[in-house]
Amino acid sequence: MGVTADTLSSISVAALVTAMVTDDSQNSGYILVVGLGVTGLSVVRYLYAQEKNIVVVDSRNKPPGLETLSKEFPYVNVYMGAFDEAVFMGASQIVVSPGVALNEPVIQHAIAQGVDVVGDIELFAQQVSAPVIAVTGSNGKSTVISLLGEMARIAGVNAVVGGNIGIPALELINSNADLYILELSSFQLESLYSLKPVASTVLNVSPDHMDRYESFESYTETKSRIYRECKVAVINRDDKRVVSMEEGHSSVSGFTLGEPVQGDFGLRKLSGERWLCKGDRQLICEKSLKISGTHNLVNALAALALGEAADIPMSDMLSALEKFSGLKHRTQWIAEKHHVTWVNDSKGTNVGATLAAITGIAFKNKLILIAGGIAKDADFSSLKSAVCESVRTVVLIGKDAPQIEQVLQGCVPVFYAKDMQDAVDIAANLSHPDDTVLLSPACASFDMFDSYEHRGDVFVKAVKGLK
Ligand code: UMA
Ligand code: ADP
Repeated sequence: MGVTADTLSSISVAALVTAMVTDDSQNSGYILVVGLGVTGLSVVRYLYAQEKNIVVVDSRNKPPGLETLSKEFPYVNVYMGAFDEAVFMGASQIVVSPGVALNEPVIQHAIAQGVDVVGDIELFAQQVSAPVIAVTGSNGKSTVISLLGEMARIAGVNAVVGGNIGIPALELINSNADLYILELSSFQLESLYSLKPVASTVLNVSPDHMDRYESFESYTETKSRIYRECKVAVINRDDKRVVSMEEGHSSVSGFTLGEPVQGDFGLRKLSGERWLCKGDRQLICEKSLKISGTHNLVNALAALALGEAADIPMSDMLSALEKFSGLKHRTQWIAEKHHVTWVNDSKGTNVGATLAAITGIAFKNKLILIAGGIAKDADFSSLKSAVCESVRTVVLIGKDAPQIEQVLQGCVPVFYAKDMQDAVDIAANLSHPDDTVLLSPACASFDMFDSYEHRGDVFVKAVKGLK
């Protein structure tokens, strides 16, 4: 039965399912790809090249990969709309995209019936032969893997960077890389079993995606899986939840914002300047870095520890670190207008990230914060003390703005804006010389924008348009 995506809308899905699961000649032993975003497409490409029998499902009515799939693979069956158990139960293996939780009842039922359920990173792990550096954490992942990519490039290592940053891992696998540098989300770690990284880290853990996990503990436990089979466990000594994941690892390298013990990476004050050090050895002075903020010092130390575990020469790593100016949308300087500085931290999509942006850069109570969007069931109460201490005024946008206002009551004046242009105009009107206006929403963007990049771009355009 060859059904293209185009024909689907006119045919009853139930009828298709019945036809498919009873048509053993074509569908027995099919692999079910759940989700038709960039991951689903990468999985289909990978499996198709191995001549596997593939079926795709997506609970969305118009998944983003549909057009590409119907062009590239017109004969692959696609089922859209509410998941149908019969399709899941007929599969020999299910490959789940990160956006779909394993606790979906149809997936749980398939697991209980003995169906093999994996994610794209597990398929990658089963195929990869070169070393892998694996990075997770609530915040800082993209910065650390991008910096590591630069370190490897300067060292002449043929390294590729991907994963949750946006390039599905399976798209990298044919590049004959000497080193894979992967950003892994908790979603991806849920369905990963056999990756054996040369070095792994959980950069930090703070609440995020609480709409997906039953508790902060289960989110933390999922993150800890990155260490399961790693050679060197790179541990953030300043995060007690990460420290508790160290147990049982024989090869450990640590990083801290404090003074490092021998073998660890950390900071030392020498002649009034802060230096990044390994044990007693001075590596590079903070003032020669282009990236700013305490959180970026953490990211730099983590990258050095991971790169060392993967045998990237220290001199090359330091030369990359000196040149690295950070990524777009992450505490990124945008403009100075009428002596007011504008900073885009649109990637600040959870409370921990926004706290790092507020506290890590010395704004000295001259800060106007633009925040709000989709809360993802976050608890905003931990923002309160940092906002009271460092922020003069808050401008709120988006669906869950009232939840933020509620915790900030009596702390600072709060203004509502109807969209980003309005937020920028309000912030500009409220600002004084030497102020900084920081967009760091502590929320996801999907109520008003396509993505955090889109949100950041709209902010930058509004700022640039200010008279
Ligand atoms: N969805 C459905 N029904 C489906 C399948 C998906 O409703 O049947 C929804 C999901 O709930 C989600 C969205 O569709 O809201 C996208 O899910 P997906 O699994 O199809 O996503 P991809 O397009 O494959 O992108 C995924 C990651 N997305 C998620 O984890 C939600 C991307 O991370 C990642 O870059 C990409 O794979 C390549 O590895 C994005 C992300 O937001 C940037 N990640 C989260 C984060 O960073 O906080 C974890
Ligand atoms: P991720 O890929 O984990 O989302 P990014 O490197 O893209 O991380 O940074 C996202 C945001 O998180 C930044 O804009 C900044 O606000 C914050 N951030 C970056 N590094 C850290 C860190 N080490 N600790 C806490 N917050 C951080």
